[in-house]
Amino acid sequence: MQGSSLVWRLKQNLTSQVLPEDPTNVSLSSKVRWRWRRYYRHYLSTLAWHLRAETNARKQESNRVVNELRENGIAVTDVEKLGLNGDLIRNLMKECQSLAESPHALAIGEDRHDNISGVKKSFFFRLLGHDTICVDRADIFSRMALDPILLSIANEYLRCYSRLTRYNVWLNLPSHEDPKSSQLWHRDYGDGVMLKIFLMVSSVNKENGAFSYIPCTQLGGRRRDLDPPVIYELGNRQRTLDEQMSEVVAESEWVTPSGGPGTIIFADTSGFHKGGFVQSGRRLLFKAYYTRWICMVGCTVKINDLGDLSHSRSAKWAARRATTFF
Ligand SMILES: O=C(O)CCC(=O)C(=O)O
Repeated sequence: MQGSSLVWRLKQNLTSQVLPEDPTNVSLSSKVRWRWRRYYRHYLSTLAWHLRAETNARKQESNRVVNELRENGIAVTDVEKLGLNGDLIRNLMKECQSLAESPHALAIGEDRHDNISGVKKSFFFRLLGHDTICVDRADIFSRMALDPILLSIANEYLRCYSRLTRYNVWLNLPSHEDPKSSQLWHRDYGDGVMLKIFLMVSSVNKENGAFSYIPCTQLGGRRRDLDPPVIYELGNRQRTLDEQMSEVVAESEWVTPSGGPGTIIFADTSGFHKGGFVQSGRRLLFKAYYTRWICMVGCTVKINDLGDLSHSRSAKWAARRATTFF
């Protein structure tokens, strides 16, 4: 590893950016406990990952994904190339489709008025709801997010046993407005490295809300310092319009993967990205978000019983309860 890269990584560890989610309305002792837990778990998960006894059984495609992520901040593959469990994928897709038809899921998934940004995304539904997802026994969605192949990629990329910070089923519909919020270019904050996966349940293309990314702008990437012009949305959130982005990176370099059901996009969303702007049709996908334990984004997943996944050290780490002291 080059010296400058090592210094950069240490700096990221020590100065991960403060987020709106940093709990400000709690007592000092809770804050201290929260911070201590983040640091303790981060260094323990990193040490345990490096000392792991498991043989490295990742397949060639997983290796390619991790290498591309490190280089570009984005990698595209599909469920077959990765060798994901076919039954799990079929059941997941069926469940996602039926959620997208369910009035209850649409009602709980409708975007709320966001106190921080003030921007309501009328085009966007989180079909598993907005609250912390509490699961008594690992179900189809948590099993997907804790899939050993996906977790091995997350762990390898984050270089630790990662935390499953969020997952959900996303439905995007046409909004008949100009792009706003996450439909405009932005970075995600909370740590210097993070990983989202978007597993397509519907086909995806430019018309129905494809995700776009500016390669190498992830915080470890060659273009990490890219600093395009911005506009300010409600809540002072910075976003970049397409015209502004094209002033600093030619449109021919933007990546907008399209593909059929089963396409998977892995992205380090500390890099510039946007998506979900549907002009016609709809986009349906399963999304999971993995972070290091030091990440400042709050975890909204609680899985009480991992069932047979409790044999997997990666799954146990990923689903550790955020509420326990250690
Ligand atoms: O909807 C999309 O494709 C964009 C998602 C996004 O901005 C995010 O997950 O941070």
